[in-house]
Amino acid sequence: MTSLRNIVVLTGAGVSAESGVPTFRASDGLWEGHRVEDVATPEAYFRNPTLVHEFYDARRAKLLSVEPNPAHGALARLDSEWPGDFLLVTQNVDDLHERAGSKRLIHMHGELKKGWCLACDERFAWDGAMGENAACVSCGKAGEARPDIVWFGEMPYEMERIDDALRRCDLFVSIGTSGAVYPAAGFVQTARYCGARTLEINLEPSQGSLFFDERRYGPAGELVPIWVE
Ligand code: BJW
Repeated sequence: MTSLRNIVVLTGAGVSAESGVPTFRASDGLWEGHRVEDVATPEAYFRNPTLVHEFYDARRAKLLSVEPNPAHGALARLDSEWPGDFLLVTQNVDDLHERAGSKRLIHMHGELKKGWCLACDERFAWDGAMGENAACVSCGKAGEARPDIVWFGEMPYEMERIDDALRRCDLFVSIGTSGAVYPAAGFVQTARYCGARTLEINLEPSQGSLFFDERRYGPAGELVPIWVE
């Protein structure tokens, strides 16, 4: 990797699978019989906020029993040791990358451990169960806080910064994502169009696998440390 300067890494649910966090599109990706599309939309939230809060409260509680795996550790090491620009863009809403030590990190789909008050537009740390009637820390209003998660139809976070990094990177690496959800699924094409080499690391070929110059298939917990070394 000596001729490379700028790296962008995109991660998805597959990077946390070996930590015990279920992926979305595997057969175990259902939550109590609900498809993610039925609980991860603004419409679902306004139709049935109790159900959506229960979904996110259960996933937030689950974070307490999972730990970063060797893939998270290797990416954190790369971040701390890489002298050029490095950006880790994760679609995951868990906190395993930061717990492993990653610093140059964007959570493009939000974070389980943050809430968003619709009354005062404040984002805030949220550790426990959110519940439908929880009061917002900043303005004190009850029942106005939603999970700070990017749902279908909403604009992912920090798109300008991500787009800029994709256009300037020499290497784009996609790890543990099915390539089924846009705009993340299109990042490989932007990076490639702008001249970057592209590498996919996944359990199986993703929907965009043909856009990658190089593909490595197997568990992220094994392949990512090998790639980083
Ligand atoms: C392993 C492994 C191991 C397992 N090791 N690998 C173009 C065409 C059609 C539709 C659209 C389009 N553009 C936009 C849309 C609409 C929509 C969309 O993409 N729909 C698709 C379903 C078609 N996109 C949106 O609405 C987005 N917003 C948007 O586009 O705004 C407008 C805009 C316009 C222009 C520019 C920018 C924006 C918002 C998307 C929000 C996604 N939200 C979710 C849920 C919320 C978060 C949460 O609750 O957790 O985010 S959906 C869900 O999917 C979650 C994930 O982050 C996301 C991606 O899933 P991921 O990570 O890829 O997981 P899986 O399960 O799909 O795949 C896991 C992979 O890992 C598999 O391949 C396994 O093989 C592998 N794996 N074990 C290595 N051990």
